[in-house]
Amino acid sequence: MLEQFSIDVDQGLSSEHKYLPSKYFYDKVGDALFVKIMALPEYYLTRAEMDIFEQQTLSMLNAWALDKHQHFELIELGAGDGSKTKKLLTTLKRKQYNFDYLPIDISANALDQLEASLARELPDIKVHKQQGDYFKILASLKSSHHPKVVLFLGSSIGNMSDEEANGFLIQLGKTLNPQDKLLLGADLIKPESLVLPAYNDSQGVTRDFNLNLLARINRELGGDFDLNQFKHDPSYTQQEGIAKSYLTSLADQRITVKHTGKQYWFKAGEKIYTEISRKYSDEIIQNIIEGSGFQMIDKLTDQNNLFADYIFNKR
Ligand code: AVI
Repeated sequence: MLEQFSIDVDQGLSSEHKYLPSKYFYDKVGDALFVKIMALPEYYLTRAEMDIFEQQTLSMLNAWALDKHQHFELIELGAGDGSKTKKLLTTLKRKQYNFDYLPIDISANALDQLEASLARELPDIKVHKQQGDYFKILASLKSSHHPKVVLFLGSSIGNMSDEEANGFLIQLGKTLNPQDKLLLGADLIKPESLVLPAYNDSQGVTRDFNLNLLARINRELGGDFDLNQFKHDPSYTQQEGIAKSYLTSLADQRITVKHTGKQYWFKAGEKIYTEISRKYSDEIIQNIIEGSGFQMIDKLTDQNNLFADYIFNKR
């Protein structure tokens, strides 16, 4: 793990246009900052998708057209704290559906907490947590002949480029059987005045989240980044529908990272690209599902039309 982090950091900081992969945001500090982000007044995404899960779980069940008597598997990729999914689980239980809930996450800690909270709040639900790589776990589940419904919430797909998202959905499609379902959360394209503050909040939590990448390099790889010499620098254009986050160097400076055994030079104003947060339209969604075998069967949006949960059937 540390080796791969070191290799990725060296590759990103040695590149002509410097970058760092956003998956490294999520260590213990980053997880805690992300929990704070989700509660920020400016970060509308979580509340908007929660609104869909509070108001429209019956529409989800309609779209999935599941037979109440046939056992199915509800699989969640990157389950986190499961707060939205608990709304769905409550409806499924109330309507007496026959299912198991399989949350998949890379973080064993997040899964343990989710399992404990479900045991308290929804003790009748059968939970089989699965820790590890999404596709390895999905591949191991493919032989089960129970129908599957996969949830991928929070617009996490938006942290991939369209090309990566397409590759991800093609790979996901291969792990499912015909008639299995996918519910994909996607933040919708909207004006800059709404999107940019979500990535540049007034309390500076998103700034700390972004800078934690450098702090993590200092902690784990023996880097000597001075966090005061880098600025959180988000951008968004409505025309493209893409928010990007950068860390911009405030001075000419040289950084040493013990673990890579290298030094990296920065010019004042030079940027490290750290994250894409893609926003979607139906057309862009159609583009990224190309070749995956998924067919769109429904689209549920929140009351303010900020966010959509797209529902697909695997052909
Ligand atoms: C997890 N992901 C969908 C978040 C987003 O909105 O792109 C991560 C995040 N980055 C900054 N704020 C939130």
